[in-house]
Amino acid sequence: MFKKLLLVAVVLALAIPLAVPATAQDDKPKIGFLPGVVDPFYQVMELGVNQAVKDFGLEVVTQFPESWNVTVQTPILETYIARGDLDYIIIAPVDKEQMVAPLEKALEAGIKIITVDTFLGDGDYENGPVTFPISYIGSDNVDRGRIAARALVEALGGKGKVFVENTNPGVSSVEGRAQGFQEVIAQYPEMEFVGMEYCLDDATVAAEQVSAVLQREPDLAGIFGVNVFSAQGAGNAVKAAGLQGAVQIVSYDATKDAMENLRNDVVTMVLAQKPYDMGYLAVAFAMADWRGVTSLPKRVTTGFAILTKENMDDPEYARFIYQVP
Ligand code: T6T
Repeated sequence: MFKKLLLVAVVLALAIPLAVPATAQDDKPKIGFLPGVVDPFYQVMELGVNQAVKDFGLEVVTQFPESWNVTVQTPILETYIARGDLDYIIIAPVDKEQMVAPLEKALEAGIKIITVDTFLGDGDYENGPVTFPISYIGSDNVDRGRIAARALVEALGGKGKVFVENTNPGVSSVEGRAQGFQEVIAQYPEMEFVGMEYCLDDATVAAEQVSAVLQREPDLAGIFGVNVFSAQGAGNAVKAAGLQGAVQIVSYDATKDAMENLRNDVVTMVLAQKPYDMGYLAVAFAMADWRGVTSLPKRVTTGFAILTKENMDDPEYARFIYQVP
């Protein structure tokens, strides 16, 4: 009898350590992270994703598209689906309409979706045309476009011609920024919006387009660069024309290049997003959903910081500069 009890105890003692890790592992979701493109904004977002993955003891698969394009992002998404081991995909869809069908395929394969930075449909996952993602976590881009416009209006004393350098049509984030910007400019009778061009997220193209506008509009007073590469191209064109200070630039995204331009008076104001927060929260949402939380908000608006030459060295502000290892 005693021997029998001892045997049961030994078997149990052996079984428990073996069973615990297996159960714990099976009980955690595996995440796929699919950014929009390789750039410092998404690289910082990846830091947030990786930190949360570490904190929750999860696994993540990440691949950065080389360029901003549906034809580049879709095949990566397809490889994520084909793996068969992912439970959640955290994605910045590069087009609000064209990425819907490829993501529906992920959903059919049993993978849940969270969108970060950019949205699908109209971004209203409660009542809009697209409701399948768990949540949309990202900046309020229309509002931030308004802030950029007000900064430019102030820098120009309420008077002058302004131009918008944009990336691609059909991208919710930059579309929102341009919309908010134009709304505010239209409220000032002495401000004139002279147009917008799309560089397809290529800084060289952006510089060429802005150089052409500087020729066409010799009295251009201000430019809004809506993201990393459009602002970078705008800065390069203004510097090449020797117009720094004469043409004011407001830049979206706090890259090292943007900060250098801010320090050297090429740029008036830089709007920093919080990509780290987007990445961290998206993983936390996946984990919460996996654990059965059913009250996750369908929309989370992440914060921002306004960086100026005066505050850029203050650690309270400098912490929002995109620091990529
Ligand atoms: O501005 C970010 C992002 O918010 C946007 O959707 C695309 O461009 C960036 O990644 C910067 O390059």
